[in-house]
Amino acid sequence: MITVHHLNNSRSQRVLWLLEELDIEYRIVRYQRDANTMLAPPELRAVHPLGKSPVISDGDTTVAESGAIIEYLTGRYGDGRFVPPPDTPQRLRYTYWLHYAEGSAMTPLLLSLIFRRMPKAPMPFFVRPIVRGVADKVKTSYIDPQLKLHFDYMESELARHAWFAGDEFSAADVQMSFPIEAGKARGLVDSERPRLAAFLERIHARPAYQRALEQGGAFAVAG
Ligand SMILES: N[C@@H](CCC(=O)N[C@@H](CS)C(=O)NCC(=O)O)C(=O)O
Repeated sequence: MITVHHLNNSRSQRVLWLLEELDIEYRIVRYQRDANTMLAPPELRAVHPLGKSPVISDGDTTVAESGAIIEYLTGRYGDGRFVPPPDTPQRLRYTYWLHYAEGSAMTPLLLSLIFRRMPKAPMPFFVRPIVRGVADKVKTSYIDPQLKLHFDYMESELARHAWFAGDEFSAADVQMSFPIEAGKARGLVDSERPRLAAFLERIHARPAYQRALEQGGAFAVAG
């Protein structure tokens, strides 16, 4: 039986969703983020040295990193479902988006989160205006233009096909859901980017997505 080590309100929601799409039995071991730091509790390091979520175990096998977990689950249990056939343009696009989500899209989103929180951290009062000034500068000169670049690109790609890998829903859409949810929380997915907004509506309407939400608990990516 597969065990999902599930951190509340995290990327691990994607894994629950894929398991529901694949209709595989699993059990959940739950972990709660620290309310102040938002970090995972130290118990998760007993499962994997980085102590990040998601991580799954399946018998003696432990797999961390969302993309690797998606490859493991589709490869071992998918029976061809949610992965385009090899040696097709769709398969190459699938591989690309599977990597792009964490390797490219999440970088400016994470930077944006860090630099928005930085001026709110405890610090001597006279330092705060300087920190705020530096954070604003990084945001306007680098982070915001990068976010625009990436979200315009994702929006334009959905003009070519209904789903990221092509005309069929695939596990790459599961992987891409997290940066797009995070973008929505930061106001980047709205009427200006209607295809990304419609993508979220379509995935939210999937029965497996809704079942995964019931299993995983409240899910709202940090804005
Ligand atoms: N690239 C990794 C990212 C893993 C990650 O950073 N997960 C976050 C949850 S969304 C986490 O565990 N945060 C808590 C912590 O860093 O302690 C993946 O996709 O699995």
